[in-house]
Amino acid sequence: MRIERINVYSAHLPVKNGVYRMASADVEALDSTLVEIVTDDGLAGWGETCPIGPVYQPHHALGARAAIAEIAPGLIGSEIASIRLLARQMDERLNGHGYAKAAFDMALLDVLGQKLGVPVSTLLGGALTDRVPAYYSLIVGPPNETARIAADKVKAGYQRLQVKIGGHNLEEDVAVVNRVWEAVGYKARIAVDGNRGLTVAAAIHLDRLCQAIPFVFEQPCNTMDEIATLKGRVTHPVYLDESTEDQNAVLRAISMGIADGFGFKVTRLGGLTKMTTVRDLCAIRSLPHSCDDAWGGDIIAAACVHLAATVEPRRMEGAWIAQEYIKGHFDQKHPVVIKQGHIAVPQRPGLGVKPEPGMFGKPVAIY
Ligand code: 0XW
Ligand code: MG
Repeated sequence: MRIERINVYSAHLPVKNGVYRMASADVEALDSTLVEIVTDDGLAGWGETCPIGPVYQPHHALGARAAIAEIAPGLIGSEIASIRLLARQMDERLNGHGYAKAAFDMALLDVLGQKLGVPVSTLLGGALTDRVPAYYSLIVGPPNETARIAADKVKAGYQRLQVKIGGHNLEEDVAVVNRVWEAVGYKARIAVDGNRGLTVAAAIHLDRLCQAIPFVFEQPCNTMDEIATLKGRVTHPVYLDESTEDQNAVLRAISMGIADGFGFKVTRLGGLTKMTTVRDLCAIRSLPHSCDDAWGGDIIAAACVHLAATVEPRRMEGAWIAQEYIKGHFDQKHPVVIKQGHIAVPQRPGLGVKPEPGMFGKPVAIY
């Protein structure tokens, strides 16, 4: 089976009800890039990469498409048998840019799964469950309103909440964490996500002022070096998200002992195949982590869920998918949906989702 053609599409994904607000950026709409790999035996595999704006991490939609333009021509005619060989071919055409390569990795696994008649989770080592927990991300907002939404989401079945804090006003940050804790208590695990917005001093203050609340801190400060200085100075466990820029960053954080867990993004880490390495490193050190992406539609959602199904459930912090914040689905028949805070793992071959024919309009590029 060989790659005959690659179609690239751009999909406009507006945020439902206005704005998704984080310390690092406000976003109102996302520009998702989809790749469709068409094979000489008539199969089509889909991949997606969708940076949440150009500021959240050093990724952006036009960057993804420029990187795809470097890589794609070199893949035409290649045999789809070894994902590792194809990864090497991609590296020979472009250094880095894992978030663009991730879309190809997804599409190749999708096509291979269809060819072999197995779901992508099987190609990633095998599912341990047929249903994974999701978690809900509460955007930066007023404390009482955020606490009300938190209580509703727990009622709806979520067992984990991520509370975004602003990092500019310590009093507000402390208030929002307290209000959410009062509203949900032990009914949900809480992650407090600073999205790189806190100084080390602010992180230490927040830690002290919320001493008795059992939350984990997610990416409180900008760099891994700043976060490293929190070791021994804060009592809340610290998870890294944006700092896990590639596999080496994860290895470094684990070996330095500065991460108690991770918020992993599939595209940032370079794709599902690369994610299996960090998943297994975390298993060695009993580290919990999530399987997320920055944003995206059903293709990315399916990818996150297949991967999440292969993680030891007691260390699985949840799969975050953008469904709660976007309208509609790419695949009407087999959408990836959250029900009672959980997501069913697609059982059909490949990723198990297919965008409706023609829904993205004309390709922005064809190779
Ligand atoms: C909650 N997320 C997975 C969605 C947004 O991209 C931000 C992200 C995070 O944890 O930082
Ligand atoms: Mg985060």
